Amino acid sequence: MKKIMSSLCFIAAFIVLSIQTTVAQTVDATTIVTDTLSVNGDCGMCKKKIETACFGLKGVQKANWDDETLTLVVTYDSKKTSSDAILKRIALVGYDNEKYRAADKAYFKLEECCQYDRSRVTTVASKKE
Ligand SMILES: [Cu+2]
Repeated sequence: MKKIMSSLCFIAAFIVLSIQTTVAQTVDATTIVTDTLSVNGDCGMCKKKIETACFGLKGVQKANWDDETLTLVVTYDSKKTSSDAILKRIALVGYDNEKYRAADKAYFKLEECCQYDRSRVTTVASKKE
């Protein structure tokens, strides 16, 4: 009898624990966001600079910029950062994107090979410039 009771206890504890784990995972998952953003650029060096800019922000887990589609797929913790903050930072290092246009100064500071065609990505609203 004692043996049955203790194994029942064990099972109950196991169930409670696994429910808690499931709940914790669900809460975590909702703060992790993956966005696809338009970011202008040209070559492999641009790719490195754009992705490095992303990783400079807390909470960014994955960043991959494609030089053919000019899109950045970025995964981040929305509790720690936002797509807005990411795009702002990318503009600061010289890359126009869907939300922010880089300052001319930052653009002309790029290596010559990196001075991409600025007409390829249209910036919707450039409030900050
Ligand atoms: Cu480049």
